[in-house]
Amino acid sequence: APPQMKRIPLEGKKIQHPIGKKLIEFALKKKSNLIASADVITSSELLKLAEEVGDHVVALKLHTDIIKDFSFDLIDKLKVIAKEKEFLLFEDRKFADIGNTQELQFKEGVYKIADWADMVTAHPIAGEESLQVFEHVGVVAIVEMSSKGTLTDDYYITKALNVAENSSNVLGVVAQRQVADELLLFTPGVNLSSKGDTKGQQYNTPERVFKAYHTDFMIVGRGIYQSVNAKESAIEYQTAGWNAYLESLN
Ligand code: 5IU
Repeated sequence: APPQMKRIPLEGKKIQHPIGKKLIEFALKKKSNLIASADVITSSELLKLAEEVGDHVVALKLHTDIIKDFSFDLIDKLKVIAKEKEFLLFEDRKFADIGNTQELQFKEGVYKIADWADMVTAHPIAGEESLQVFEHVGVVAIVEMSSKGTLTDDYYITKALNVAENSSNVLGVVAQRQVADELLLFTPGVNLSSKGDTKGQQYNTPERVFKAYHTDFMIVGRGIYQSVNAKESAIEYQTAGWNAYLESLN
């Protein structure tokens, strides 16, 4: 493989989006490029996890539609913890429809994501204009997935990156490869002790995603929330991620 260009440190990234700037500010202050994915199904588990990992993450990634007892009381409590511990609320909704429909999914329904989320994920599959509906949040566009057999091939990725780069409310992308420096790169599928699951997930180590992909933020789910001590695991991933990031600067 050709030698990788030297990566740009977080403080050198030319990110225009205010939410992107906030993420970088938190990362440098907390020495963390960790996002915890809180794929738990009750409010009490979610609040407990937020308290335990909050000091060690820059964002908490949520799937609010898997929470059995979802309420805005949960959101209010999460917002208090997020403010105190300095992390963002990242709804992994993976919007993938025409602009009009995703606008309704974003603003209306049970979850009213637009009222509280700092960031959301969206597929750029419906084209640039479909992403314009996500106002006042940072959009993370999914250009490549981590799972075995994903349909996000090189041709799709090139086109998806093009949409992402041309959309002013997109602050970054999800991918399993290095992307242009103008975008923040988010990489899920990270685990220190597992290679994958039985449902197609494929894992890399923090070392690999920071050094080979030059990712900016790694996303860790089961590696943290399924561990015996979520706080200790968060610290372990935070340290492994930050050290790999620092080493990747050289
Ligand atoms: N996620 C992926 N891969 C992807 C995308 C999202 O794993 O390509 I896009 C989500 C799914 C889950 C989290 O919420 O990231 C990873 O969780 P685990 O670390 O438990 O596998």
